[in-house]
Amino acid sequence: MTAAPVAADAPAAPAATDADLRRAAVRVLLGNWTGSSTLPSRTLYPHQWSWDSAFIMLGLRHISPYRAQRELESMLGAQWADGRLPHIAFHPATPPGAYFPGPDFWRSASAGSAPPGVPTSGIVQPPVHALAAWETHRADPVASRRRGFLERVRPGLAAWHRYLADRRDLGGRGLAAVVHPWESGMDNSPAWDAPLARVEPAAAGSFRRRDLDHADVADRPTDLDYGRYVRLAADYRDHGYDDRATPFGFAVEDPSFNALLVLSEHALADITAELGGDPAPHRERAAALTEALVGALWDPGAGLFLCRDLIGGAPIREYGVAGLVPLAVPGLPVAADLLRTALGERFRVGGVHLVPSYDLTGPAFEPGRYWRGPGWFNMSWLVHLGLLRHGAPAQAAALRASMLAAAARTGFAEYVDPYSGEGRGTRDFSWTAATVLDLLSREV
Ligand code: 2M8
Repeated sequence: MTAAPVAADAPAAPAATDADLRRAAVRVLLGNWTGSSTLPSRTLYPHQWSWDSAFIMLGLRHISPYRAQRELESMLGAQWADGRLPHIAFHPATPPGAYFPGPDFWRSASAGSAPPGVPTSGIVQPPVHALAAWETHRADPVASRRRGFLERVRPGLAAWHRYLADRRDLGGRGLAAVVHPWESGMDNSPAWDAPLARVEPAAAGSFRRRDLDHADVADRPTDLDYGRYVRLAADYRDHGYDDRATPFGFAVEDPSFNALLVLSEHALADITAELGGDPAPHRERAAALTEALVGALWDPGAGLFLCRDLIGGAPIREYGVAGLVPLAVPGLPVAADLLRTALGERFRVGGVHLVPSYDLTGPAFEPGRYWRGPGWFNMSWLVHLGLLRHGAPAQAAALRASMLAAAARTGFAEYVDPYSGEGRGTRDFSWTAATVLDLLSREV
């Protein structure tokens, strides 16, 4: 009897051992590889996404450091003349209607300073790239030096950080601001509800969502939220993506975005030193950013970093995983308090599946909806790093075990219900496979 054919996007069979899980994770990453970069998902996200690529590199480097290098080089191929790294580089082989908003919406070639021939979006995502570049180099320094990898990527990474410093310090406090919920990567976080409520949504019939062709409506943002996302993006585009000319309807300082910039600034210091340059300016910038982060966004009462709404001029009192990410910052002065919050009732790290994306006790908590409660593997990977960095190895081990088990059980789900451990969103999701591969490469 012949076996039934397996559909190309069928989820991986549950893995019984670490070796099985590793093989299954490799299969996901190889299956989503296009020849020059990795799609987050062949169905829901069929292009190259900026911060996905950085997390993907962290796993890819264990299978093929060369492919991890290519991943970043492809992303940098989409970099704009002003230094911004767009949040999506559109894959030429994907039909234009497969994802909304596609190239026709963003019009990067005519409305911005995108490189000719590479259609992109015009907004950005968190700067994890220099961190990923340095970790990729460390995976195989000989091969990296042979290809001149760091020499090749350093100018683009430095220009990216410069763009954030020069064009995105909208609050004037030494931090980078995001101007669209998609820029935070945590698109549907309850932290955006109040600032988004001011935004007039684009008319319902003026666009067609594609995400609902591939995902459960209960797991995704509402139509009203989508209307607001579209309005903000269209306004930015219609002002030529000019950060000085756009009257932003949304501007927020996000602790996760800025903590990742600190990690990447430290990585840029390491990269610069490896190339024989002076790392001091990057270390100083990392220290200044850390000080600004703590000074501007730390809330001692909450024991957590809070986002700040620059238009309303006040902290946003929603407790989300974005506020825990600074735990990964080396030498964080408030690490002991933040650790207490991570292990407390709001997040229960080590006691539930992964790290919840939003306060388990919060009014807006939903265990299965996109960024409003479920655990994500990239965020959990960062909190795992923070737990190790700030002296909580037992909790780090419990978190690692919950991530490995969840990935195996759910076929590399995009996100996971923190109570039931059930998978949500799409499957065979690239950064899920990548972060798991990285965890499998170490003991704790
Ligand atoms: C999700 O965001 C995109 C828009 O950028 C979407 O919902 O269509 C987010 O989870 C984001 O963080 C992620 O980078 C992207 C691709 O995985 O999907």
